[in-house]
Amino acid sequence: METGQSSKNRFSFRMVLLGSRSVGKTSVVNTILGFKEGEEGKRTGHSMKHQGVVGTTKISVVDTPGWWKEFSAYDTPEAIKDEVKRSVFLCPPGPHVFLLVIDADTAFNGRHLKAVTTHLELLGDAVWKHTIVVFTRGDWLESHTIEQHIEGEGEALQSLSEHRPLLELVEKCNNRYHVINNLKKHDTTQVTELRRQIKNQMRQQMEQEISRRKHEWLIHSRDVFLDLQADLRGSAPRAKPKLQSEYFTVVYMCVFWNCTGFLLLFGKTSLNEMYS
Ligand SMILES: Nc1nc2c(ncn2[C@@H]2O[C@H](COP(=O)(O)OP(=O)(O)OP(=O)(O)O)[C@@H](O)[C@H]2O)c(=O)[nH]1
Ligand SMILES: [Mg+2]
Repeated sequence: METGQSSKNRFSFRMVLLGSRSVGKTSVVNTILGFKEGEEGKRTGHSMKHQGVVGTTKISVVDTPGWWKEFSAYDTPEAIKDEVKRSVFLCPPGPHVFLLVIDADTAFNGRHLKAVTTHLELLGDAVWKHTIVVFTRGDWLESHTIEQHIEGEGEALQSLSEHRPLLELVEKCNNRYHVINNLKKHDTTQVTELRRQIKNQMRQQMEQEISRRKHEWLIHSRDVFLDLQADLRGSAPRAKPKLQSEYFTVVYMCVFWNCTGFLLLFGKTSLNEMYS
């Protein structure tokens, strides 16, 4: 239930959970949203959006049906693939992050990697930039760290090969991963830590986007400047009047730097507000 605080929730924070069958996706929904009772343990047949308010942030989580762990997307029924693709439309204008759920209590081999890769790529090649691996069954790790599990998994299975499927998967997600123990739903620190990671990822992406746009503008501005130089040298017969060209270049550069500053300021303020 949303309270009077809901009017302050200017942001809806959106995520989609993906993964093979029975890895704990529905349990993660319940852990993130703080739901005690849920559909965990029952097969999820359709993609479904769940919503809740955590702190002052409205969170939407889309749960999806799992694929068979050993099967690549080519062997998955069309109905399941359609549900996976439909998930992104359930949280318009699209998710901020995909959480790829992997169970930490079982071996992860090359076939599992292929299954994950082909299913995620149903959502496009760019999906990896927005994905965080969430390891469930953190309780099974016992005295091992998750890093030992990631590093050791491929070695244990394929001792003669350098191939480490789990490490490869984590690297595809730019080393973004998080461990959850769904048996400890009361331990809110695990969700706080996940939200912190998501926030960092979003900030990184925003900064990359700003620097990409800055770069494009710089190249564009440089072209304008070179054109202007050529005009002033009189190399082009239809040279623009000197003063007018110079004036436009100065205005152009001012607008560019102001826009960049505004975007940076707006982006950082928005993120800070979202997670305050
Ligand atoms: N020990 C332990 N069990 C877990 C954990 N997370 C989930 N489970 C159990 O794993 C089983 C499957 O969990 P679900 O959340 O239904 O898995 P799912 O991925 O949604 O399954 P499908 O919808 O069928 O794809 C349930 O019995 C959960 O209680 C965990 O962190 N630790
Ligand atoms: Mg489920």
